[in-house]
Amino acid sequence: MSDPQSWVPTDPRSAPSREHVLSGLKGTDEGGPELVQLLTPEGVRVDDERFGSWAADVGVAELQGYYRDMVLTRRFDREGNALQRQGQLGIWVPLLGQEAAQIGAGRALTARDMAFPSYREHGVAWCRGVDPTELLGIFRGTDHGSWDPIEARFHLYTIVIGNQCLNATGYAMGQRFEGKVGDGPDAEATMCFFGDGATSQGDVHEGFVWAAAFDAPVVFYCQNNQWAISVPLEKQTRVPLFQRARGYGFPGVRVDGNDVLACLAVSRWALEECRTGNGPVLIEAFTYRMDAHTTSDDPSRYRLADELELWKLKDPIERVRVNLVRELGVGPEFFDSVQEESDELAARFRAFCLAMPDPGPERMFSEVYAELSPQLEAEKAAYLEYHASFSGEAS
Ligand SMILES: Cc1ncc(C[n+]2csc(CCOP(=O)(O)OP(=O)(O)O)c2C)c(N)n1
Ligand SMILES: [Mg+2]
Repeated sequence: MSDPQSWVPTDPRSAPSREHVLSGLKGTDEGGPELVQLLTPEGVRVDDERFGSWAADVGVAELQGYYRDMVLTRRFDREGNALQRQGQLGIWVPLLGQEAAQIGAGRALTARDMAFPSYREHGVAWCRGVDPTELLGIFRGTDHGSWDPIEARFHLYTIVIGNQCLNATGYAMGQRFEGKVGDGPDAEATMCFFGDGATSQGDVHEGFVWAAAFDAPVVFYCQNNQWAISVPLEKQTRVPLFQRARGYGFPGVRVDGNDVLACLAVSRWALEECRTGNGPVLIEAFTYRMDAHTTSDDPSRYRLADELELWKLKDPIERVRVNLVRELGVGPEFFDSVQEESDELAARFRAFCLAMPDPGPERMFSEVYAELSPQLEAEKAAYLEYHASFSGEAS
């Protein structure tokens, strides 16, 4: 038997071991026969035995809408990366490659549903009407999120891995207690976003157990992007993640996470199951993180460039573009106009970031408690005095 630790690089600066590379490659296979796919990487709409010819009914304007969503989301995501490299953001968390998984799920949510993101869900934020500039404060270190979670029906980002599964399950229980589950027009559900690595967290397990035992109307939406920083999927699980649901007693579905139509169809189905009292449901969106974990990470230390090249062939945006051109005869004017809109968004995003005021030194005290304790008041006064002692010094 091989040494169970052999996949861990002993020297983090050294090349990844053979076992580590193999672990990554095993995790990133085709997704298996259970994968729901409605739009192939070649841009051809296909039937699925569970969803029939659902994709064939998606009209040209609707598909153009999802294309636009994905292109604009990718554009401000790339701008976020560039702003970090230029010293304007402390960190950026890229979503590159996960646009279809997020837009498909995000567009399946109705105005009444509630969503709980982790930290990479910029595409879902976009679908909930959160302006991309509202994400900047988190990554510039000036606030913890500036949107109203209740108004947007989109909770603040959660950095503590898996923790939002507890929040989402609790929220979904509230929806049940308030009679919002059923056949009526007021029915609503909750969707909880997390990653493959998060499935190893206790919080996710507890959320699953509770939601199953009490029929909470929550869709657990796992974006399996194959990596949890440098840890490959193979080191999180011995079974495909969607199969875990069975052990908890609710359905699990694996969907092609790079196929916006499949993600939309499966998410709509799962949300409706939850709204009508058949929740919870687990969705595993099988996708790939095409960039680093964050701008602080260097994936060339632990995975092969070949793997990325393989996934580039499954690009979520390209397959929609091909379908729009080949099957629907959409001409260059549409693509040019989306390009132009994305340039405008990038410029606005950038200008907003550069113009963001630095918060004053009192902010670290003022936004934590409603009322400061006497001890914190004293600490604040001492800190402000100390800070003021630097005024007049050359910066
Ligand atoms: C409780 C907790 N443990 C560890 C971390 C450090 N950490 C940040 S991201 C991450 C990996 C998460 O991977 P995954 O769930 O697959 O999500 P992804 O980043 O791939 O979207 C870890 C371990 C953390 N934020 N919270
Ligand atoms: Mg991951």
